[in-house]
Amino acid sequence: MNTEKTLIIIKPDAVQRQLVGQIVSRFEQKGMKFAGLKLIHVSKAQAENLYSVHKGKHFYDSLVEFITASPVVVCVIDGQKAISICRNLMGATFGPQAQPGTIRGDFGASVSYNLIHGSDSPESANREIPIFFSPSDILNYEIISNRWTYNPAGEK
Ligand code: DAT
Ligand code: MG
Repeated sequence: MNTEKTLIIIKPDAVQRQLVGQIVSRFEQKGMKFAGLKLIHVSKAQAENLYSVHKGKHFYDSLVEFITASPVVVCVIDGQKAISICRNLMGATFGPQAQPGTIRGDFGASVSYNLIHGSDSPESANREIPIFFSPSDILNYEIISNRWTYNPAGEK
């Protein structure tokens, strides 16, 4: 099966609001496999690297300040179509616009404190994952129930 990896960050607001378990559950309920998961305090260098695509934008400095202000949970999720599935579970970027049923729609009311980061493409995932994970931190194993999460005959 063709799988892809994505970087998910449960941001400082979600950790402080003690939503980690509920957010992790959203991904588990969908059948997503966690290949890496750890609580860390993001360094300024890691934050600047993660958000280098936003350098120069008006919200860049506050973004770096926010993500380094308190611990986060960084995760690698591995699965078929994992990037788009995870982005759909997250919802639209800004809490006030995010649809109910999504993580941001259900838990977020703020534009800048939006609970979660997820890679937006395979290229972004390949760039972002090594900022937080060495190859040996990312585990390769089988979730047995995935036999019934995806059609093993393959899907287009
Ligand atoms: P996403 O996190 O949905 O991929 P993004 O990559 O466009 O969104 O932006 C990265 C983060 O920057 C986003 O999660 C919240 C913040 N951000 C984006 N646009 C903003 C704005 N206009 N004002 C304040 N924060 C913003
Ligand atoms: Mg983004």
